[in-house]
Amino acid sequence: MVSELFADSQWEPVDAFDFEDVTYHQGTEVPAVRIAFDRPSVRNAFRPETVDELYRALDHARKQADIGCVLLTGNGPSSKDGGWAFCSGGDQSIRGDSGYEYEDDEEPAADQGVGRLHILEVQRLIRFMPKPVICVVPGWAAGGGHSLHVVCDLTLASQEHGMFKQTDADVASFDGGFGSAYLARQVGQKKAREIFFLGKSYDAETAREMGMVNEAVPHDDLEDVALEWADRITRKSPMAIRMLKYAFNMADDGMVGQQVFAGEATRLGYMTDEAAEGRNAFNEGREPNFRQYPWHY
Ligand code: S0N
Repeated sequence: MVSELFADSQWEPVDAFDFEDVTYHQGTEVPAVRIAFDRPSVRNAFRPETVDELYRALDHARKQADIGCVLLTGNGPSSKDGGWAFCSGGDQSIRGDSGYEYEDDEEPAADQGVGRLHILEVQRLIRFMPKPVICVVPGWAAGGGHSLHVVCDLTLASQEHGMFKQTDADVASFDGGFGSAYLARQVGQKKAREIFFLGKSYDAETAREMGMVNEAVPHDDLEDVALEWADRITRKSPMAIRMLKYAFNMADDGMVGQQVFAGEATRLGYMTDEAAEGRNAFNEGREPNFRQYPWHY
């Protein structure tokens, strides 16, 4: 069993990968993927190997032209105590003096003497991939897991078990990027500081009222609703959704946000007759005839 909430008939495994710490499935009817942390006994805490696998799955999903939405979730419950989690952040048991250490000795980075801190690369991939990522929270979203939910485009949470807590300052860790600054955009400065400075726990309904969760739904319906959302999204114009995601990002992402949005605008520009004229004229060694195109207003 992948997870108690997993709907077998809706998903098939993506065969290209043989992951240990995450599961990766593609929708049988909906053009979406489901990527899930699969370490329920430690509340789906991630180690460097988990982060590598997560990155590879997300990057694969990013490149699939027939996939329009990503569901990011956590498998469960824990067989130890029945607890549910989306993700509890970095696995503290393998945290070394300069980052998180690989347990697999054959991993090239294992003998470099410094730990890894690359969950931020995953955050950037979620932020910049041209399709919505929905964080599906069946239990705890804590520490680096909380930051991952913050950076996702939408968050859907279990009414009964969805819990949110920023533990970074308890373990002398701090996400000074999206996990805090973008959180403040969602819930406001005072609330964001409360979340980090007090480290209180918030249930799904409270998190929704605060503005960092889109909806809280009954636990047993969680993945069905997530799939319904993916179905709705993937019936819309891919171009419009992509441009909207980058437009929402742009104000907070500075020149990188502008660059990402402008790259997509350039792609659209390339599809015009005007752009074809520029390319053809160069290749044919003639002056382009741009006078045939209107100056739209
Ligand atoms: C999530 C919490 C609130 C759940 O509490 P609950 O339900 O009472 O469960 P517990 O009994 O506490 O936990 C059940 C079992 O799971 C283990 N466990 C839970 N979380 C972790 C964890 N993060 N690491 C290791 N083990 C964990 C418990 O030990 C327990 O095990 P047993 O049954 O054997 O006793 C609560 O569990 C909690 O507060 N967890 C810790 C949350 C936390 O502080 N997370 C770290 C915060 N910092 C980060 O995430 C930074 C990450 C990071 O920098 C990074 C990491 C790896 C790679 C790259 C990076 C990077 O940033 O680039």
